[in-house]
Amino acid sequence: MRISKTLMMILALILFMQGCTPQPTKAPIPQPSTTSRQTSVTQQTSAAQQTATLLETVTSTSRNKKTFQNLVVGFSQIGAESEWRTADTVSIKQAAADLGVDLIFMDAQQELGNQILAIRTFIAEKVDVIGISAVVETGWGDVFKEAKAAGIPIIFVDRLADVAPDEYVTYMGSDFLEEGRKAARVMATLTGGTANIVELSGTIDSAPAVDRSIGFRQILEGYPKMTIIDSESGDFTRARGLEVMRTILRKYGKNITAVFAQNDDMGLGAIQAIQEYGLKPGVDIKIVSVDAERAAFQAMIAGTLNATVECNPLLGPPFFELALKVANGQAVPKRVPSIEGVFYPDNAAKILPTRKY
Ligand code: GYE
Repeated sequence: MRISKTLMMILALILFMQGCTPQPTKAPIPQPSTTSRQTSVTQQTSAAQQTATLLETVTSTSRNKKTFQNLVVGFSQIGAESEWRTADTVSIKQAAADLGVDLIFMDAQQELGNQILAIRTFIAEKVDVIGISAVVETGWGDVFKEAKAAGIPIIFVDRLADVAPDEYVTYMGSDFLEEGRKAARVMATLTGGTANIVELSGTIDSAPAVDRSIGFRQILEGYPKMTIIDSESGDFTRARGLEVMRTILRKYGKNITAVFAQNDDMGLGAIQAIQEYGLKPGVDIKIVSVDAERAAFQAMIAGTLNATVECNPLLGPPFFELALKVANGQAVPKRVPSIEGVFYPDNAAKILPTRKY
């Protein structure tokens, strides 16, 4: 495990200041290659001199070219709020280990402040590339500008922050607006276009919560008898989904005919709350969620969940591919979208064994 003195000092300082700090973990580190170049400069003929110069240029160019084995990447992860996030973390760490990338991974425990500290740590460490999934869209101050000034490219993975386009190189991940639209279309079919909907939204001010809400409402505009009677944040966790749904059920009871849970974990919490209340989830109350985790497939098989919109967390391999290109100054698209579908109970049992998260 390679933790430099600078990093140790910064972490010690953070520990001292906060009393508690995210721990960086690292993938196994390959040793940077120490190819020494041949610089014999005693040739006499000009032809020999030219050859030597050419050789020198070629050698030094290939020496500067990054490979996975000498790439140093800092990744600031949001936390472990959902099964989705856990699968995303595993994918990133596993890909780094498989490729031999030197990864400095920091878990922000869902705190914006921890993510800002992580980026500053990566800048001090002079990593080649910074990857970040932004817990919320706003409140970042100048930290991305600081990375840019230090010449370190930023790649947003999964969640984008509300920053100027020139402050990051590329953004890869899902189309959250489209996920919201898909959920609404499915809900319209399930309810025949008439529904009293409860929306369990994700972390306030996070890109997926903002965009899934907008996309969902865009489709609902075409369905005047589909009404959102309440919308509360369950912070993308099962525990909050359960708690919030219990409260909403006490308020609206049987008037609720549908739930749009912005992730599976909150949907699973809602299923439990509906069962406790004495109603049948999936039957009395139609439920559509997002992510397509294994647990959602199990719920569909049990008949308690009506559909799940796919959101792919397996972003490790494509992230490092992009990171290597970016580190070598290659052009990459500004937006790299994930390709995703929707899953229903009728083939859930068949698909479940193929699911990787
Ligand atoms: O849907 C949710 C997670 O940003 C797409 O965050 C991600 C979302 C995902 O906590 O389960």
